[in-house]
Amino acid sequence: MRDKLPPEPPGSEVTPEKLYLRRREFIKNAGLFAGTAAVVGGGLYLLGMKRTRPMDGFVPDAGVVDQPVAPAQGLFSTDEPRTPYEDITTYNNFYELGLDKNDPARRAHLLKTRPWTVVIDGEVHKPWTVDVDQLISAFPLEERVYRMRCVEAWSMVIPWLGLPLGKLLDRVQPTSFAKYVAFTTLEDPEQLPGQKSPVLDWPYVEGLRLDEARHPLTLLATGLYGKQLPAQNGAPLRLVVPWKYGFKGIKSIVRITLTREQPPTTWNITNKREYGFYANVNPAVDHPRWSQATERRIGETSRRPTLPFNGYADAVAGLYSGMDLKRDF
Ligand SMILES: Nc1nc2c(c(=O)[nH]1)N[C@H]1C(S)=C(S)[C@@H](COP(=O)(O)O)O[C@H]1N2
Ligand SMILES: [Mo]
Repeated sequence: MRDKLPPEPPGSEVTPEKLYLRRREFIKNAGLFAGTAAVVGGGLYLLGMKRTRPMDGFVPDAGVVDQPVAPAQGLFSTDEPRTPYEDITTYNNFYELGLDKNDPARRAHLLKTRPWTVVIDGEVHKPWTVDVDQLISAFPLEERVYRMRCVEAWSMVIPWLGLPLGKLLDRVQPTSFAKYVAFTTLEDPEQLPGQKSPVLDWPYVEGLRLDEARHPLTLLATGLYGKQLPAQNGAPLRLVVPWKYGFKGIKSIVRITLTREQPPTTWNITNKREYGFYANVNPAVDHPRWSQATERRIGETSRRPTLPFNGYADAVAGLYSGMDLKRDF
């Protein structure tokens, strides 16, 4: 995403060992699918949920996520093969922890994700300053298996754990003036040493229109694969908007502010010709420096077509009716 970063060569980071592990994962999935098909016809989706019961092997840390998890339904979980945990947690974009894909995992220990305070303020009737574990335990957590499509043209399938952002917004009661939601990442160069260099305008900020923020697909993630979110993936709280490019998914959030005006967003500030505010996944609008028509699913060698709104068009295209998505990209 930086100017010196070209889209990556396909498969550049895939070591033989990883390929071996992925093959094992694939075989495991295939076996499970066959088994279930015999038991519940058409129950692949349910099986997908079962395979990683969110609480399996999970040792609650700081007392969070220690509650039953409602299984996601229908469009809220894809049954595509999940990207292995190892890849999701070692191939990251988190520029505050370094620019290479494996930097965030190596430096994750620098970020202290507990205790952590989140401020929800702005155009709301009930502003709320809350400890993140209190926030998390105030809502039932759900597992959502979403595709994630990075603007760099790679993608993953990630089983998130989290709460719909809409539920949090209901609780703080937006005023009638609220039109957008602005998000801010922690600013602390000691914990996030990338903030010592001016690669981006710190702190990282993002934003959504209020109706996008309230859409039932929009999630505040607190975990993945049934475990607490690793720091490199944006612990303790990170945004997930599956029909938008990955950079909208701001990590390690300390503040959520309801606003009247469209808030500034980091990649748009950095290069507004290349990164729009909406950033809806759109194979018909190329990045000025590369095509967005196809993507490389991490763990696969050949490219696959990129779907409009990352495959969530039925659920979200209506949010943009009447808009010119080539102009408002
Ligand atoms: N604060 C912050 N949030 C961020 C980023 C970042 O550099 N800093 N990178 C974004 C980008 S470009 C992507 S693709 C996703 C990557 O999420 P993952 O590492 O959990 O896969 O995080 C997004 N959120
Ligand atoms: Mo990204």
